[in-house]
Amino acid sequence: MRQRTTSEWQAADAAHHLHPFTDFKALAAKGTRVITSADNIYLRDSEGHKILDGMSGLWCVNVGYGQQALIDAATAQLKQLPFYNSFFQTTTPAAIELAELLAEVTPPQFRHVFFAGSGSEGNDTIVRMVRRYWDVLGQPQRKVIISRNNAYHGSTMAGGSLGGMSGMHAQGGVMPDIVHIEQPFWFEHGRASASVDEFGLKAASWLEAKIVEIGADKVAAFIGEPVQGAGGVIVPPASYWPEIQRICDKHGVLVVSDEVITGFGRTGQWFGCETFGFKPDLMTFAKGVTSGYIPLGGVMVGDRVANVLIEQGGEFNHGYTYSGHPVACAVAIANIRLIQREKLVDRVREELGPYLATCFAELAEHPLIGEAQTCGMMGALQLVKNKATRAVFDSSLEVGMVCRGHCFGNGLIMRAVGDRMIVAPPLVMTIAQVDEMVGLIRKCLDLTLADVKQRGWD
Ligand code: PXG
Repeated sequence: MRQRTTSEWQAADAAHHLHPFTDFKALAAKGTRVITSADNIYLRDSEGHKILDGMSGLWCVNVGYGQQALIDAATAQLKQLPFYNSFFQTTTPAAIELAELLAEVTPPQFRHVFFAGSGSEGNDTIVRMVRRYWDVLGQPQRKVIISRNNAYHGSTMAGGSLGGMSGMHAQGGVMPDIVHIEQPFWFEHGRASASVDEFGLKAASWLEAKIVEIGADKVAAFIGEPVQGAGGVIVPPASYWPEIQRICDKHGVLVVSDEVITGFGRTGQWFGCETFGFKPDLMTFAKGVTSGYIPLGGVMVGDRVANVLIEQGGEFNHGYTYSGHPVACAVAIANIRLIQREKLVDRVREELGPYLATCFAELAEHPLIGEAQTCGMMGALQLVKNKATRAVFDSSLEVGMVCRGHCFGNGLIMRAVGDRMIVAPPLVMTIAQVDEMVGLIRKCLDLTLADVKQRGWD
């Protein structure tokens, strides 16, 4: 069969396909980019361009593309048993083995898992599970879940409500009993503080103020991403999470760590809560559990919650057709075994993460950069108009999008969140590949600076 040309793909896409988080009309006029294949950390598009994938697909292809062990696991499971459910007192060996393996790689309080199909579904499960927990304990009034502005927890009604994205709240509303506090974003909210750690304590105190305002007897849980991903790779001060833990413990509030991006090695530990020193009661995961090769998500349920639901809860009226899908579970097992075999978590912590941090510290010298942050294999560069004063650009200029355009044009996928440029590349990179990525970033910053000067935006 003849391969379609790019414009033929684009016309068919425009005619029939509505993309997520997209202005449909604008994209149809412009034409989508068609990705046709990938290997290791490089994508190919329908024009034959080779592109370094600095975002691991969508924060998920942690082991890189083309891993034969994952392909073989999926193929074998598809042949043996492509589907069976875990609803009516049945299960499959793949689901059992993955549950066992997750208990092994997650922190010790986690011995049980509830499977879902994605991160959003996992967070729906969180809402139902924490409310059920308090019901069973005879405290049904404990319903409120506290989250943060500019958090991302998915796009279902519960995920979008937990998230703190105002554009999403404006389209569809927010579910009752979900409230938001300000995020621990030093560059935006903390520059007047004496120190970053002092700001971390202040940002955590906003949680205590909110709990007191609502009444602790009405607060079910606090949810947060250890490092905000979609919000712009916002790495909180080291003082933040331990203080959040102390406040939640004091008021009996459950702690939920949304590890959809930070799980499975991204921060240099298996899970972000280990990097930031806190002990969640529940953990959402997705993405890196299968390195994105196939959809899978879920919730790790800590002993505090599991013991109550198991011993006293009776039937939990919740689940998805694809909870524990055997093919997804088989791929997850192969993926986790690969991470273990290749010691990827240790590599991120000891070699790749520190190297990326050094490279980003050098990029921070660039005249356009007001702040550089990394955590393991995720990094952010804040573009500013004035390096000395850290004054930002007028957001309507969309300087981040100008920079992103240069990245695309020069064979690098790097995301812009406003004027914050972010990367989260695969964990299998070599040092030479990190150099290649950083070289491309520097080139694109130079091109963006030239544009800024030429257009008189500086
Ligand atoms: N929690 C977190 C922390 C996430 O980052 C979800 C939940 C939802 O997962 P699903 O599998 O339902 O998408 C996510 C997803 C972006 C971007 O633009 C980030 C995500 C998804 C799509 C785009 O950075 N994160």
